[in-house]
Amino acid sequence: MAPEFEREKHIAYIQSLDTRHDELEYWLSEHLRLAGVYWGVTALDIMGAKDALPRDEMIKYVKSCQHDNGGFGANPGHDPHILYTLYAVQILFTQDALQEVDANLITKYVLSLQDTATGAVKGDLMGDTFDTRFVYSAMSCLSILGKLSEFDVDKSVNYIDQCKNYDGGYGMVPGAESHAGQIFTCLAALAIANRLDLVDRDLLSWWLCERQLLSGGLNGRPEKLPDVCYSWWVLSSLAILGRLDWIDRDKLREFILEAQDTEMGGVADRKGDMVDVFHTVFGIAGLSLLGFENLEPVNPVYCLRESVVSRLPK
Ligand code: 3PZ
Ligand code: ZN
Repeated sequence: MAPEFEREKHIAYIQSLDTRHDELEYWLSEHLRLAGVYWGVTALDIMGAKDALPRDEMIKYVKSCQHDNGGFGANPGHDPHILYTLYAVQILFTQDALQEVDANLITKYVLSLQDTATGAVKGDLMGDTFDTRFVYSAMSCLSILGKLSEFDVDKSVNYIDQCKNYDGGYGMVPGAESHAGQIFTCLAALAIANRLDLVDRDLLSWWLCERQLLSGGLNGRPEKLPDVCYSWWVLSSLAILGRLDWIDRDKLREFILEAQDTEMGGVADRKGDMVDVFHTVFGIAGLSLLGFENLEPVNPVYCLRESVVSRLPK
């Protein structure tokens, strides 16, 4: 029998992450802090407990991570990056606080990362690595800000289409092997662009549902171990394709619940491992997509609560 969902313990675990300043773990995650805030507040929001973290302090902190060029870093003084810029926008949107930042400045930063010749997007102004994750980040960010019309959507859609593989999946760059995380970012970007017609739906749905192993857990690629975070990358992809019923929901629920720390709260990548806030949010978001545990509905494209996404500018 599956253990129970430890809602109150997960709330307490997320609250505790911000108060352990004397522990090594806290400093080791310094380069991820803003991401951690997004993972934590999103997990709480899906549990209907967003107010368990102090709103004003959070908004102030997010703003302190912004640079003059509009981009956000992982922590004050850390270099700006597209991933952290998306996390900042997601947190402020969840808190209904986007009016506290200059949307035009953020837009300018994001637009500067698109290669207007190919539609590829780089992660920051210094680097030259392109990744389909960054295309999604740019499009999610700009659509939340109501600025997607300033972005060359068609070019980036074409770029994503070039990352499509013979198995129906998508990789990091053209020619790279299919991977569930990358498939989520490409599908979600195509959903934002309203171009899901480009997807080989049946072939990709097969690849995705074959990620479920006998344990009930999902892996991210053939031959890999199952991992709770793929409950999100694979399930959200199936949800976008309208094929959530292609996997065994009860077995996946059991796999996620078994990865909980039933004493301290939080969810691990799999049973017996150490919990972290990343696997906690994606485990809880996966349970929400599956319709279990009385959780608030989560949007599979934005990984934010549906009631937040319903405020998106038209
Ligand atoms: C984890 N990152 O590169 S990371 C991440 N992984 O910043 C955060 N499943 O130490 C946490 N693996 C834990 N808290 C893990 C985010 C990775 C994903 C690693 C992981 C997850 C299996 C091995 C990449 C969005 C953003 C970033 C990623 C994916 C999606 C780590 C290792 C890597 C990273 C952070 C800590 C184990 C937490
Ligand atoms: Zn994982």
